[in-house]
Amino acid sequence: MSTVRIGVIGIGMIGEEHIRRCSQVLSGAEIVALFDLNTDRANDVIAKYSLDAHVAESAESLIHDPAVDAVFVTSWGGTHAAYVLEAIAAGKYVFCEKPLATTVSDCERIVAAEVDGGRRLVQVGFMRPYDSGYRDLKARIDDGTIGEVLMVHAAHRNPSVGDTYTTDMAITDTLIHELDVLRWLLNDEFVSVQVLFPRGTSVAHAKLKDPQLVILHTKRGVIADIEVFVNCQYGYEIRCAVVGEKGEVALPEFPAPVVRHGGAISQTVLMDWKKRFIAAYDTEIQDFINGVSDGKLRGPDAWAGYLAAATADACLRAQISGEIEPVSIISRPDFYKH
Ligand code: NAD
Ligand code: ISE
Repeated sequence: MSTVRIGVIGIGMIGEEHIRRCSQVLSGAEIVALFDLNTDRANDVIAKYSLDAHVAESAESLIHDPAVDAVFVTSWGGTHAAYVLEAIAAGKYVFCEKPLATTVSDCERIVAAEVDGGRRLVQVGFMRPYDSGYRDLKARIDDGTIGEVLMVHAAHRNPSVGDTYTTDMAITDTLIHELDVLRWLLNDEFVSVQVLFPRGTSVAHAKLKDPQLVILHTKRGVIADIEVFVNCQYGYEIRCAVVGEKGEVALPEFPAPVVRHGGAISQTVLMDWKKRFIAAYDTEIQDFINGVSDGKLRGPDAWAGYLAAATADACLRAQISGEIEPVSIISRPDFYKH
């Protein structure tokens, strides 16, 4: 395939970002169709990036448009499953932002549809495995530098969230990245989880318990503690330290100049998620474009989306029960054993 013609459903923050990178940064793709519930928003983005594209009448017409080779699903999480299933039915490649679906049963439906179709068509927007920091960590784990892995200490902090963000979203919207990347990093599976609620911050609204501490146990006995703190106020920060028998590897700080001024040494912290993984998003989307072009997707698959959702589901049960909850996983279809 020469140029991959892409249709985008959901032109919000990340939808626009992926359109910008396809039209201004990456190669081999063009944006040809857009759909958003808010038509003005789609038209504004066409004008802003001078796209040679049209606004589709519906998401379904965009998916079935013969002039669209591949679909980006970047709408709200609850809408993903229906569009991914429609794309699979149409035989179209689909890049779906996280989460693949908001329920485990919808993820199972997507997995079953892809297996039935007999062709890999789905890539999930888990971009952290494309991040150079995480890739360096994985190399040090895989080459034995730190010996057998014993523990992981991680944190996912946002300065603030809106008042529609609830306690469960700390798992399904935020922690979901760690659920995917740690499994990939450790090459291990999660078997059980516990969620603890420390003293809550006074700035979270009444429907949100914040922060939360998630304890994950893996098949090989590794324990990972992950802090999710979405009203930390001071900035956006992702931490990950992997402790082994012989040493530790940790994510580097996001690069920022060290300023000496007025009797102090200081370093700026990012205030939101957009720049933290900007290079990883570029690599992720270029990999999708290349995969569509040569007929072989390589990025996180629907099975990875399912595993993250099934682990998130156990976390949600643990939030309510306060107990250690098992992670139950269906048996992996041979289709995903690659
Ligand atoms: P957003 O609210 O900024 O944008 C969502 C857009 O989708 C809005 O313009 C809305 O009108 C549109 N939309 C909603 N339902 C629709 C439907 N049924 N059909 C067409 N358009 C619809 O949200 P966002 O921050 O861009 O997040 C979108 C998705 O991307 C979410 O699933 C989110 O979890 C994910 N996301 C991923 C990352 C990442 O780091 N990978 C970062 C941010 C967001
Ligand atoms: C957002 O939805 C994302 O997916 C970002 O990557 C994440 O780090 C942020 O916390 C979420 O709000």
